[in-house]
Amino acid sequence: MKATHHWNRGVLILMAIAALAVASSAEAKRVACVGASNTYGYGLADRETECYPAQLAEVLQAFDPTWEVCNFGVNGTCVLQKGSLPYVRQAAFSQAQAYNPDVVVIQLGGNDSVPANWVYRNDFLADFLVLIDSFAQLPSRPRIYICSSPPFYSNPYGIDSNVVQGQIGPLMAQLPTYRDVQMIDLYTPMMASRDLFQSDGVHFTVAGARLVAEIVAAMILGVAGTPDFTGNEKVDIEDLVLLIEHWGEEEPSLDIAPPPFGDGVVDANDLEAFMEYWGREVKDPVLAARWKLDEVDGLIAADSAGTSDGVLVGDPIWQPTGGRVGGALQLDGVDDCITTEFVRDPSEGPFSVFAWVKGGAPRQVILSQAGGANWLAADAADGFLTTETSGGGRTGKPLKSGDMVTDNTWHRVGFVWDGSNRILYVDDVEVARDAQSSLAVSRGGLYIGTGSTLAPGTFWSGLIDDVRIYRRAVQPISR
Ligand SMILES: [Ca+2]
Ligand SMILES: [Ca+2]
Ligand SMILES: [Ca+2]
Repeated sequence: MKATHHWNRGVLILMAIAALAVASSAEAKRVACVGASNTYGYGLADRETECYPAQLAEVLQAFDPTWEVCNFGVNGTCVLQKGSLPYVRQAAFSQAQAYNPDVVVIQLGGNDSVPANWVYRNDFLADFLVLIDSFAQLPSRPRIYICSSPPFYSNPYGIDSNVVQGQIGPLMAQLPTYRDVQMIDLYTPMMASRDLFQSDGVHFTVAGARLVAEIVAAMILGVAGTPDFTGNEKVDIEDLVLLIEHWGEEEPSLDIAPPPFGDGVVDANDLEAFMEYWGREVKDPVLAARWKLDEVDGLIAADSAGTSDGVLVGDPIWQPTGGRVGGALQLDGVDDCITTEFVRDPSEGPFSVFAWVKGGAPRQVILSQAGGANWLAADAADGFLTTETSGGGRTGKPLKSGDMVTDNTWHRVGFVWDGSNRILYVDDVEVARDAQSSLAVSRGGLYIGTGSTLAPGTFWSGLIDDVRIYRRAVQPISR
């Protein structure tokens, strides 16, 4: 498969260079989120951090820390100027204009479907164009995105989902023919996911807001995922080589365009989107924690992605030149380990953990959760890679691979739970999988290099490097 594409690599590299030459350097940096209660973050326990604009800021800032997002959502507002609560008459509207944004994301229309508002339906399109124009005329000349209404699963506020989907949706779909705006479809990605909405069936949960943030971010950034395929936080030649090696293939991690979800194939679209980020430093927004273990001394293992710095226990030895990626930590198999605060509750949803290891012996543990399970370990009998994360209780049993990882060579080991399956990886190749519909709740901190009860015999004797935890099922790129 790969070999058949050798002939056109030169062409691809030329295309890449051409794309590089036209890549824009000026970035838009200020995003105004205009909308109603789903923009405001109605009903969320910690609205300020959980609303979709806050989560959007998080994703954008992973790509570039200078992004700013401001929430101008007002509960109950509508587009219709004769409606009960027109957005253009709210203080937030003037504030959003004064913000002089580079990007405006508008998410309105649901409240217009309320019968008392929808009697003015003939004004809807014209009123929406007035709203758009009021932003388009700003000195910052913002890019404007219009979100389609998400599905509504009930109508406690008088929102009529038949009107939303049957009448308001088609009217909004006409907006790009009249003005320079881009539509963002929130309906299709959320239509089969009642669980992304609170009990009222209308407002996003934290996870719903996260999905919206990721979709909007992908549209703004022009990529469906990080263009740093190798995970070294730089977009460089190694990433380009991967892209070219998998040209024409399905490889999901490389299918970054068109946003928001890619199109199932690695082709010129992906190369063009990739080249926009050429030479840049980008972080992966779904990376929850990363311990590079590149320190040279001290008792702290810094978390470069999150805030969960680890503390060294025992007397492990920093090996600044002896790692797989930069330095690594050498543990003695007796009492050495790293402890961290809470990072991830396995029951919360899909997640992934990856680490490089060398050495070790059967029964020794690479990563575990205090009071929880051994996430990645060498099986007690033969040193095969194993995970003991499970649904818990009597039916919980380990997933074991047939791949020995304690043979004193470097291996990249990984465990992924995608929400329905447990999957183990050795050297980025899937080595075991089984169905697992849920994982047990556990909110303990993590141990790197020992088991969840610190039992003798579970301490790792060897090197550990570059431990990563992702808030999503990550599929490593096969090489
Ligand atoms: Ca890279
Ligand atoms: Ca693609
Ligand atoms: Ca390292």
